[in-house]
Amino acid sequence: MKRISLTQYLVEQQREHGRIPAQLRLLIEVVARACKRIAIAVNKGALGDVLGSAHSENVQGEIQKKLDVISNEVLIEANEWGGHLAAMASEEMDSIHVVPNRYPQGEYLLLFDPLDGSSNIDVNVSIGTIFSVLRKISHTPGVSEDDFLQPGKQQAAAGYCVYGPQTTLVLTLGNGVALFTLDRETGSWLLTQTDVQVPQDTKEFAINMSNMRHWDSPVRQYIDECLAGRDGPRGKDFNMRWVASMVADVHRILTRGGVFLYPWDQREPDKPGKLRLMYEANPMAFIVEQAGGAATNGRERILDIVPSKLHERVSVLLGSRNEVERVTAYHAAAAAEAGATEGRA
Ligand code: AHM
Ligand code: MG
Repeated sequence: MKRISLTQYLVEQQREHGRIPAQLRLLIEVVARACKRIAIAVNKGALGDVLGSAHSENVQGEIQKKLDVISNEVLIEANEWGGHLAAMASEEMDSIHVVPNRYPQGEYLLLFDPLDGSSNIDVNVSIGTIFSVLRKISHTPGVSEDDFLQPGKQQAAAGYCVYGPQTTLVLTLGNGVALFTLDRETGSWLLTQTDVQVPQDTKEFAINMSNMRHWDSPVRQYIDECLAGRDGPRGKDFNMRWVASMVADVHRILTRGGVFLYPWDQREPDKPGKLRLMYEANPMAFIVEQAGGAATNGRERILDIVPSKLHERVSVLLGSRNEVERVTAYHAAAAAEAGATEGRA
């Protein structure tokens, strides 16, 4: 069977459907090429001396792994000279990386989590790269962090790559979701699925259950009801999965449905959540919505949140639409109840 390549897919999107300008096409191709290089490094593992700690910390105070640092460098190097970007931002860099003066500046902004699921690197479990593309909308010269602070609904494209048993690239340009698989023999990304759809209903949830005692009541209620199974209010048994790589958990949900929750919890009450809005939650929310699913922070649609800083954190509930709506409604009911109690006091 003749399959079309990522390049051909993008050219068709540009030429026939007028969906993407040439600069955005180049950007996606460059990111995909960088992901291929990261996949090669991941694949070498101990043979490439890429496992273990880099003995450094990122801006979030997390210990960086060697592959976090390598993947970040690969993405920066691949993207800075092509003329398609104005600047980049990453989980692994404190502030934005402006394209150096010696290169032409493009109109796009690229954000990424270069290696998602860092705790799984050394144990040979699926990990990935997540990316989000925005357009620089201000016409002022130069680029600043403020240019990045746009709500996720303004993303021009988003995607992720999973380095697992297969290496897959999932992409949205805002008109549905396409899936590409890396053919290692030819080095090409080949289109293996179009119009990816997340089933509306599910019997599978993904959450780190070890944090249960720290959750807020709406999340507790939702999971309690799932755990009660057939005899509980949901009237059906649920299954649970937690890979602890968001890319792998989201990929499973795109493939067979499910709901993913990384909610706010009481361990660090001042932080809205663990995951980062701009390069984890936003691109995943865009992809999931484009596949017919939903994504909220418990109160509002993730893609509507206006960020106030680059490394902002957020609660994440995403996946099969009916489940996300249910758990979001539990949050609304709890907030209404709290409001009523306050009013009575
Ligand atoms: P990372 O970007 O540093 O790898 O952290 C994000 C990861 C997500 O991929 C995953 O859903 C979550 O952290 C797992 O967290 P925990 O180990 O608390 O279950
Ligand atoms: Mg991550």
